[in-house]
Amino acid sequence: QAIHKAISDAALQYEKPEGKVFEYGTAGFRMKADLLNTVVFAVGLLAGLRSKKLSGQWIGVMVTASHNPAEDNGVKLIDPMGEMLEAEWEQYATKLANAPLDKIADVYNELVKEIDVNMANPARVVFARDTRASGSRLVGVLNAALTATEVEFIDFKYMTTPQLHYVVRCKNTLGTQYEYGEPTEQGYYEKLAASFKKVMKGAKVQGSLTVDCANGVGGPKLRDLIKYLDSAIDIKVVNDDVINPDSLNFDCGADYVKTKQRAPPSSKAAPLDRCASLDGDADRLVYYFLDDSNVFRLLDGDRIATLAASFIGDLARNAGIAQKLKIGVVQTAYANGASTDYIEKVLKLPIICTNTGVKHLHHAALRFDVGVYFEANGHGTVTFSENALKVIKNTEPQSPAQQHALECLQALTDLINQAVGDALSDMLLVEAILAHKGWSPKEWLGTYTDLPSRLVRVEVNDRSIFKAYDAERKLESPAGLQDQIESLQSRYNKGRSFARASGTEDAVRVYAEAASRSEADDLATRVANAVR
Ligand code: 16G
Ligand code: ZN
Repeated sequence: QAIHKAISDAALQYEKPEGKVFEYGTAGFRMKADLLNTVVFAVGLLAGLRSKKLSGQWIGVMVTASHNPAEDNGVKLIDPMGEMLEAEWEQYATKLANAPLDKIADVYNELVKEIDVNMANPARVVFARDTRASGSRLVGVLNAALTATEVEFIDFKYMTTPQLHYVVRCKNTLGTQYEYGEPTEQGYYEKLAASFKKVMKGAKVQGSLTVDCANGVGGPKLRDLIKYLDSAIDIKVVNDDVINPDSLNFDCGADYVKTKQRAPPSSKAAPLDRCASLDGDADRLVYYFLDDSNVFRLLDGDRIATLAASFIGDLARNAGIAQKLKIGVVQTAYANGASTDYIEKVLKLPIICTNTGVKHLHHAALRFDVGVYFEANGHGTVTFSENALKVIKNTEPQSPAQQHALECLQALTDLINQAVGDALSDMLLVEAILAHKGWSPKEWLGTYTDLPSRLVRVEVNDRSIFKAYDAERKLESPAGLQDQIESLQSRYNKGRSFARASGTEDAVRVYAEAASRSEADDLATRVANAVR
């Protein structure tokens, strides 16, 4: 039929990299940007099918490689509620991406049958990209695939990843009782700014916040957001060079700060100055500061989770609705043991531990009325169930204090991007909480003491033999390795260690923590040796 020919014709423009096998992984497809043309073409085809399958709901396509180096790029699909692509569909993406170009139209037709797509349905797609130089070429490819398959689409140009997730959710809830906001960038800023001002009622941000934008798309977008905040907060934007393409994620950004455990070398922060870093597509956030002795102190995703959970817990109590809301926290094996302890013993909240990867955490968070989830690397958000939204909205306050707490909670449900972890939204959340508590980063850090930890990357011949279970905290294969790890960790005070195959790199990652720096290092080294 006509579409079959249009796909074949359009595909002819591209060349498939030889001998490369593509896989839709934890964060979609991601690799060197010059290998991506045919992959993006395939994703464009699938986005149209996904939309048709869902009766014409809007599907998002984001072109980004997040915190990866500037020469990389990537592409991922966003489902109607702004969530990650349904896991079942990842295999279809993989199948299309690996189809030889002269067969891709056939594979497309096979998929239509296999997935049972009604081709008479409309198809609608929105897309955007980060600031990488390769983005415009890849968006051109996407355009070709959507045009060939007669998909209606809107190009949102440059956006942060969470902004596009927001737009997708808005588009699909427009005119329903779940309306999420205006499906525009301006709508996004207005929603964040308005809710931030509401949350800030009765509080004032102390001092300024310096935000390192990884020289990525978060820089210009944060500058835009600031215009809507009417100086409710003093933000200094640094590392916002999106002109020099090589500067992206280079010696700056959330991933740099988290993995190197140090501030960007360009930082001019004085002791006790509040600093934050975004990653290249602004879906990760970490805080840090230099203490009185000039020592670097990191406040990572675990810290944001504990801060948010404690604040929301207090608000729920003050609002008199604590009994009606099941508040919980979702972490991964990488969460520092001290944070887990603090959540269980001090905050007295339930915890779910899941596999690494946002989709797993997000899914688990939905099991609570208020689900606080963060990966240690700074990706996370808070989800509110329908019941939570109802209770917050419909509770009649019995006192001014109760009313204040309810209003604050209500505003939080708007401030927090519930589709996905959003560094800009999370940043305003943290600022608001610190302001309410009257805390500097020092008090925040003082809530508990992190156990020293070490992360080691181990190159192995075949990482696929490393099979994990129990939320990746244990290994079932290779045989005997788990026993070895357990016997090693038992020798250290508060020792805990695990090894898991990376989902994004050809390596095994080893994590270890213990009561002292030297013990954590030692444990990590020994487990890494056992893995090799
Ligand atoms: C991906 C995940 C991130 C996870 C990381 C782990 C998303 C959007 N991103 O970047 O959440 O922390 O993979 O990488 O899910 P690893 O498997 O190489 O350790
Ligand atoms: Zn990212």
